[in-house]
Amino acid sequence: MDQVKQRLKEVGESKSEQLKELVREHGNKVLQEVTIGQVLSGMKGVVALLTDTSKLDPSEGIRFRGYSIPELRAKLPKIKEDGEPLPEGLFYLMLIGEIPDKATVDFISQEWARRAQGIPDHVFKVIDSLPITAHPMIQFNTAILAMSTESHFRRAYMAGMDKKDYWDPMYEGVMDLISRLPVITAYIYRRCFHGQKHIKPDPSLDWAGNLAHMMGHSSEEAKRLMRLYMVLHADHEGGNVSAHATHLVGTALSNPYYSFSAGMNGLAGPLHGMANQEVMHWLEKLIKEIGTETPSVDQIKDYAITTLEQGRVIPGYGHAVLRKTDPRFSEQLDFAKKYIPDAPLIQLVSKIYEVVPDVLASTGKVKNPWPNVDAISGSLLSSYGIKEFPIYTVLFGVSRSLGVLTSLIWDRIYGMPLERPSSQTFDWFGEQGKNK
Ligand code: FAM
Repeated sequence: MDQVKQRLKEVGESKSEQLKELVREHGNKVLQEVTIGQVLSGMKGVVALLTDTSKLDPSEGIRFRGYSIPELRAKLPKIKEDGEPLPEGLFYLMLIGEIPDKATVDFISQEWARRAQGIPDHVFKVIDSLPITAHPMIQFNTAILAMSTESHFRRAYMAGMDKKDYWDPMYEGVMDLISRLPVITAYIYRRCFHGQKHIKPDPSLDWAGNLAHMMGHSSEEAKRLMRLYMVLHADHEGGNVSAHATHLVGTALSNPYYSFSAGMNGLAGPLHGMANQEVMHWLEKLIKEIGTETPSVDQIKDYAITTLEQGRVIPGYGHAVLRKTDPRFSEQLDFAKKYIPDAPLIQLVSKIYEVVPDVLASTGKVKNPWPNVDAISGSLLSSYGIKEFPIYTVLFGVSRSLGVLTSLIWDRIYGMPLERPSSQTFDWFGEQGKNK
């Protein structure tokens, strides 16, 4: 058993016992009152999930196992002191609940590089059978499903595995799946945008650095950006669409490939992960319609108001939980101001940040007028030469695997049962309205 799995076994055994005891002792305690309005507007604020990997505070933003993003950037192991933390370290933190040392992070890098070599040939054939014009998220998700032929979990289940062992093949499958996503992503990217000229992985590189390398963006600067990107998008507690969908499908004991694929189908929606691509289209149209890369504050305001008048959303702004500027936006802006302060797209993003919150607030209905992670991520990638917008949501998905798949392992450690909430009819809700 590898060292990460061994540590997981130790912490997992004790936590799963604690959970059983909690339910035994306090299972009947009432948690909260739920209103008709909450249920009928996306269940916002309804506590319905157990997720240990991260927690989102409406004002402060995300904390991973209690650590804020600035804390992570200071504490997680890096390749160089002035570099960005390695996502491998965040994976370990989310999985085990402890900040790893550099040797452990190096072990995970090597383990993932080794496992990445095991992608079966048919996966690339399946991708190649799709039209080159198919959106990269279609190709990505198809590849994820095609990889499920290798599922340890399915094999072990068919062989009659004991319930208490579910977490073990789940861990193996998750490690395989995470290790392989950069290879799949770079394959799709090079296939769609660089004339099929594929680049072999460099097993000496870390997981995110290798992704940048295989995409053909192998400068140290691009690798540093990729590490930051992979850390920032990794998790956002359990209720967001990609995390919730992965978890839900996993409760049917679907293997990690099926479960993650469900999450990625959700990420592909324009109100979730595809917002990063939508932002770039919105910016492109703004530049085209106004006729300059340096529009005035008033021109941006008019453009934003027109978007709202057309009954559309301003992508990259708003959030279901956050009520302040997303720290994932601020961290990227700080990074950009440090390394590429003169990049025109970054200057445009900064100017939009001065204007759009007021425009959204003036509608009187938008609960959070502030930018989210997607308001800047595409502009940053583009400024570093990764200019092909359709790959942005795939990159989001590669990062998101770290959090949602870690939670999937924990779901099996905790022995989470099938999720099956009740639904009611319109008439039933109407009756409740009259009664209360
Ligand atoms: N532009 C225009 N209208 C917006 C808006 C925006 N950016 N954000 C919210 N609204 C509207 C929303 O459509 C709703 O209108 P109706 O009452 O007419 O239906 C109203 O304001 C109240 O919505 P809310 O309660 O403030 O937001 P929700 O919790 O329902 O939705 C978001 C949250 C993220 C879906 C929403 O803010 C949005 O559509 N934003 C733009 C898309 C986006 O950037 N998504 C990415 C979110 C990101 F963090 C991620 O998942 N990657």
